[in-house]
Order: sequence, then C-alpha cells, then structure tokens
Amino acid sequence: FLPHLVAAMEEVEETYIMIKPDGFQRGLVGEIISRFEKKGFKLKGLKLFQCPKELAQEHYKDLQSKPFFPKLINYITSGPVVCMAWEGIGVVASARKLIGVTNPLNAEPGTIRGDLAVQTGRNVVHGSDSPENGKREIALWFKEGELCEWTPLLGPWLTE
Ligand code: IDP
Ligand code: MG
Repeated sequence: FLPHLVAAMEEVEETYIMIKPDGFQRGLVGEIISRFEKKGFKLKGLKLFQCPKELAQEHYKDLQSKPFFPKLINYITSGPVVCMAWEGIGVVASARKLIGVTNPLNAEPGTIRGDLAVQTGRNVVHGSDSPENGKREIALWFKEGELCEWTPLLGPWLTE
C-alpha cells in the first residue's frame, strides 16, 4: 500500500480534451462528451473551433520532428474541433483511460478509441498527458472569460 500514490491520485486537476475533426464529422460529439459527464468530471470550458495551423503546431510541438507531423497538422486543421476543459480528482490519467491508447486497434473495448476508431491517424479525441500539460493546453486553446467557475449541485454525491 503506497499512501503517497493515493494522495497524488486524489489531487484536483484539469485536463484539455479535444474532439478531433473526424470525431466531429462522424457525429460523435454527444457520445464523447457524455462519457466524461457520466464519469462525474466537471466541464469548465466548451467550444466549437476551427484551429489555425500555428496553434496546431504549438499544441503538438513535441512531435515536430516526427515524420507524420505535417499529416497530423493537416488532420487537426481539416475541420472544426470541439475544445473542452475538464476538472476533477485524477482527471488527467482517468481521461486517458477513458480515451484508450493512441492506436485504436490496441485500445481496449469500452474506451472511446477502442469502441469508435480504427486508425492512429483518425483516433477521434485528444487528452492531455500530464497535469502540467493540462494547464498548458487549456491556456493555449481558451481565452480569458471562456472558462466557467461553477459549483455542481451533485458535488457531495460524486466526491466525499
Ligand atoms: P496521444 O494522442 O495518445 O497522446 P501522441 O503520441 O501524443 O498520442 O500523438 C499525438 C497524435 O498524433 C495521436 O493522437 C495521433 O493522432 C497522431 N499520431 C501519433 N503517432 C502517429 C503515427 O504513427 N502516425 C500517424 N499519426 C500519429
Ligand atoms: Mg499526446
């Protein structure tokens, strides 16, 4: 039993979740948002957005040197994306679990990619990979005034 790990998991965090252009075109917006809502996380920001090339390049700057980078930028800017900021205890890692691994063919059934996608280059959704990147990406994709602070009435029924 590792109490320090449990403590780390119980940290309130924020994550940036984005429905990619394929998810939007395929009419999966409601389905994907619903999975995060039902889990019990708190939605703090939501918008439909046509991403400019420069923003896509900044968002994925760690992948700059990869051979698929130009295709990735074309993909992300090929149509509207749905930008979301979600808050909750351990939300960063938990959202990655709900999403499933990068290659949808390896993603477990029950995950978004496992249930709804077949190819890495069309894997329908993005989720931040660390609390630091969660903050960085929310600041990158949302402007001041676009995020809502609110108190869920169901709070005590979702968390102790
Ligand atoms: P993640 O989205 O699961 O965090 P990353 O490795 O951060 O995966 O890659 C970001 C995105 O780049 C992936 O979701 C996918 O859309 C795309 N990507 C990653 N690897 C490949 C590849 O080998 N071919 C094509 N696209 C890729
Ligand atoms: Mg990533």
